[in-house]
Amino acid sequence: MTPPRAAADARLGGHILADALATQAVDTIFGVPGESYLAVLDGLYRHREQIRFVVCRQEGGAAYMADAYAKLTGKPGVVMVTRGPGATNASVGVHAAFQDSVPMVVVVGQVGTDFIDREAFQEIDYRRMFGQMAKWVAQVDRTDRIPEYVARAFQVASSGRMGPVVLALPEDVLAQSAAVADAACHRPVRACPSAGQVEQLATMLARAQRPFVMLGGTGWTPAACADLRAFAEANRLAVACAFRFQDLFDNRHPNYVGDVGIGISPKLAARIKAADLVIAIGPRLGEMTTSGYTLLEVPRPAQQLVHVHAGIEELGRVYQADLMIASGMPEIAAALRAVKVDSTAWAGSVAQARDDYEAWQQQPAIYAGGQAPALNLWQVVQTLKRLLPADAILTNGAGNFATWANRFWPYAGLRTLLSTTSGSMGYGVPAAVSAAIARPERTVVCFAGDGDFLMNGQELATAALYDAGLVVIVFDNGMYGTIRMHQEREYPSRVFGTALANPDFAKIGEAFGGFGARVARTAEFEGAMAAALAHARIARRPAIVHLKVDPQAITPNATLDAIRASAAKR
Ligand SMILES: Cc1ncc(C[n+]2csc(CCOP(=O)(O)OP(=O)(O)O)c2C)c(N)n1
Ligand SMILES: [Mg+2]
Repeated sequence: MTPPRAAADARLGGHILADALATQAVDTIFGVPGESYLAVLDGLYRHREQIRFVVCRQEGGAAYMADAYAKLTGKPGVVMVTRGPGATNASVGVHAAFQDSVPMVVVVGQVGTDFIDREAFQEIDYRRMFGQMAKWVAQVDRTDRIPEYVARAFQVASSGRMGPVVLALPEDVLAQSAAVADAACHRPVRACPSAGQVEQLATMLARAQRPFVMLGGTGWTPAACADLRAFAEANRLAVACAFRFQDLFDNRHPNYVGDVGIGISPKLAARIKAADLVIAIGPRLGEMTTSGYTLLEVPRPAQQLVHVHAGIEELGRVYQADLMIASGMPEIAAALRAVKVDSTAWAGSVAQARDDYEAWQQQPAIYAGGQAPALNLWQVVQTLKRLLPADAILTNGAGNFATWANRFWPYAGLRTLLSTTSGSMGYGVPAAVSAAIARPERTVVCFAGDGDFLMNGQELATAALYDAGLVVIVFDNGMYGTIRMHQEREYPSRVFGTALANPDFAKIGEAFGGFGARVARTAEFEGAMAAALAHARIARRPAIVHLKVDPQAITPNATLDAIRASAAKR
């Protein structure tokens, strides 16, 4: 880290900003350059040994990469984009980071203060635009206050409920000089549970008959996950993970019983409803983690509820929990490690819940009959279990294809999953590129739909530029399948606006200097995937495995025809 500078010499605003980022221990910035912040680029030139500027192809991709980087490292992801068009492109990643409580700092160029409020070229009032999307938005109107604003941006992004912060920098503020000292590096602040709260939690647990633990949210560390595992083991607790946070607890562990989100196992949902105590550690109790607010009744659940969250404002937002604890994840997990109660009352239930989970892992019915689709996607995931190391990083955007990873891939622990609660299509590819840049020693595999892939597939060019080896598995069913499924459910046979014409995805891999293979049958997958993995590892280039997916294989639970038929009967 660069030692903070004293206020001796005048510096250009752009240089002050670059120095400020270095002082905040930034090592990577994702961005697309713009003429609005040339002075910052010049400042970063001076830090080029310490700060890597990852040049992306679209600001949405850059923002997703920064989000993924933050999820992988625990540090705020940094995005740098130009005004108007750059900022609007980046906004999708700001929304995703907000919904996932991911620390992020977005630096946006702004028109000069001499032109402001005239709707000058590419002018937007970011305070209004990002007002609801970001945790904090500010415009820095004085060159000598840049260090103060940057330090606060990092402080806000990384403390309490973490989230994205947007800083707008007018061109003249960056081009002028000022003599100002650097600030110190930010230090994230987290709340701790009180001894009384931990004692109350232990008492509620000791009195319970059917307790249930749900993990989620951000701010977890490897040590916090280990502490939580020890708490679950010592008290024989069944543990589930919230939607898109499945990597908080090793899915192969006997106490892991599933994920709470879209497509939840009916038995798991029933178990949560029947619990008499739900201990939710870290998740927002949002639409996805409560099956549309049905697993827990709003605002007073039938179950006793303990809700632990890093942000005080999140506690009591929807649910009036019996015990609300504002705490960082390492702090609550360390406290829980010391809690051990008599678990005789529910001793056998973990094994039952685990059995249900294992049954949910078996080959789904759509592949049972004689007319089963030629490419068995369940087998694809079984093959991946053989080919990939356990700590492989899996990424995905949104679409029904993601179910195959979310339900059947055993996430082995923290930072093996990169995805968004907000269900952002197009997240998987940039997240994989980011992971392959940040963690070149890990195997990175992206699950993408044919719709999903083309939302940010251009970032494979970024992978090629930075020697990032990764494999994208494209699930090509020729449609926006999720929407088609809902269409068949709600308006059977009235297909409209959901068909896609696709390119040859394997050739796209080759076009980006990488590898591509096409798979139409189950038996072809293993060879293609092994070749793709070898290519990604050795050539350090992107590889694509293009799966020709039968549109009937729309979910593991039912074919498209079955969904239409049952809807038509209603
Ligand atoms: C950015 C964005 N736009 C639109 C949607 C709505 N949406 C959700 S899933 C989906 C279809 C996904 O299609 P595809 O990637 O082909 O996956 P499939 O469902 O076919 O497996 C759409 C359009 C979304 N979630 N995100
Ligand atoms: Mg599709």
